[in-house]
Amino acid sequence: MYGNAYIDPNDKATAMTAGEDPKKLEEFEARIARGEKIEPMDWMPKEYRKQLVRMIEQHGHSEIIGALPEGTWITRAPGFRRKLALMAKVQDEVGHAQLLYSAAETLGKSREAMINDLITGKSKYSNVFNYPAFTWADACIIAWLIDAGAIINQVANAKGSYGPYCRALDRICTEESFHLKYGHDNVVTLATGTPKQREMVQAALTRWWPPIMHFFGPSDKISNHTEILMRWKVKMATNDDMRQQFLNMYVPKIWDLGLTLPDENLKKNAEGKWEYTEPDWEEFKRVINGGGPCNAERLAVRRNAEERGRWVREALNTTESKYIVPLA
Ligand code: BYC
Repeated sequence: MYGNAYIDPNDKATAMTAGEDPKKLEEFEARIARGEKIEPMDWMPKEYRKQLVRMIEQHGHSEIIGALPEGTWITRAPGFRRKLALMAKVQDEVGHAQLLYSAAETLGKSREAMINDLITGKSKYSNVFNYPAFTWADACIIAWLIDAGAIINQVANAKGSYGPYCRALDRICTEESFHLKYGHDNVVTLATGTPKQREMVQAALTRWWPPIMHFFGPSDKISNHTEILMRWKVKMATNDDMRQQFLNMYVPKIWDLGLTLPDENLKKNAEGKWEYTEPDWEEFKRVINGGGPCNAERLAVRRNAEERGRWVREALNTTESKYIVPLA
């Protein structure tokens, strides 16, 4: 069925598997159709490996870069209880990156190579973390709505085909569900607080809405990888489906708080689908390709961390370390 003679040149996904052993490919796809998990030592098409490395690595980068906008609020979080909670959340996000890098390493790319691709700007990471968190309310909107979006994506993809990624996502989702509650509690506090607090949270929501709409990826009409990733059950829903799920779950909650969204076309139609103004995909492209308001700053922080940690890695990697002081 998958021999070159049968490849329809219009079927992008089939063309990507040209050159693979047709029998092995057929067995592989049959395993996926049966809902089996693919494990690191199993046979897999080159394109499956490549796509997984790309997606898991970008996800890992998003977690460590994602710790930065909220991280800047640890020292200024209102009150000791919120400081503690935010510290724990930021620490969790960095831990998620550890889990994800470990999952990507099972596919043959080293952690050093991944970090190098991040700090040289070769790899992408989530668009949302290239925007500043101007006020405490921005940190609250991130914790509620970005974590909400992440959970929708991760709960779906945890049922996917690659074992190590799914197991990492399961663990991540457990922690994310606490983040979501923490974020919601913070937003409710501001939205039901003083006029100044309401104004702050409304302004933050208005700022974050366009990046949140971008977060689920480009519309299905222009997404590059969805077709092959859905065929192989790496992605379990399309970008537009995830965006719809998010709108369905969170727009009513936002409106219940008396907050407004900066899109006058946003409404649920008679078929139960959300209609909205098409996000600005040119802005999205600019931001994910290095041109957002904070890209340079975010990468500079990671480069600095990499430099400052170099001596630790060197010390751990050497047996005749100049860092080891012999005991007298
Ligand atoms: N941002 O063909 P498409 C968190 C790129 S962190 C940047 O639809 P795909 C948190 C895409 O890579 C959780 N780039 O791609 C942490 C591709 O470019 P390349 C973040 C994006 O892969 C700390 C091009 O656009 N979640 O929650 O089929 C604090 C075409 O797109 C984005 C994940 O990473 C984007 N938003 O689908 C708080 C989930 N969207 O590679 C919270 C894992 C697309 O061809 N990732 N691009 O150069 C995924 O599920 C999928 O990769 C996506 C995109 C749904 C995001």
